[in-house]
Amino acid sequence: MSIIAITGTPGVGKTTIVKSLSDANFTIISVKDLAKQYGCEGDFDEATQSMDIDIHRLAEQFETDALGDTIVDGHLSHLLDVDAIIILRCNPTLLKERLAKRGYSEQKITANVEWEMIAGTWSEIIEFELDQPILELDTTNCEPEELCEVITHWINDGYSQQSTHARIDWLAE
Ligand code: DAT
Repeated sequence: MSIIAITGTPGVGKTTIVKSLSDANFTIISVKDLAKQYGCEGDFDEATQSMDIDIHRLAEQFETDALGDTIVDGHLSHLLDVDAIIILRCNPTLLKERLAKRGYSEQKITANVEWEMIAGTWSEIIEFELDQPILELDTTNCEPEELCEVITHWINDGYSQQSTHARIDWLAE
């Protein structure tokens, strides 16, 4: 039984990819649904137009014993007690287009694009000294099916190839 987080800035393609992974016999849950289930939702945040989630309380309460192979989808999922972490990355220019299509405010687009530029998810992984196996994937020019194949191979192969720091550096491009 493995619990795997799929994380990364909003818009990088997490939900698109987990849809295909559900065909590969993983149960898919989102951090949002877990927060609802465990009563770890906070107030509605007008600035981000989304519900706040008390991720640290959720991490304390999240019961994984009864779960089978599970993928947890969400940009905070790496902060839960998971066995492995997949970080999706996306070129900030494309990410900006995707978030604009979602109808996000300028402020929310900028905040997310900057988070991606500085590899914010990686900063949190380093800050919290997370030591699970990590796979970092660039989704920019990759079909979801291709990414799924890489992911299932990585999992079935016992997470053999691992990253300890951001290999993708948008600031260097
Ligand atoms: P996330 O769940 O990370 O917020 P998403 O899965 O909702 O992101 O994807 C955001 C948008 O990008 C959505 O319109 C689908 C598109 N997209 C995602 N992954 C893609 C990929 N690998 N190739 C092309 N388009 C993709």
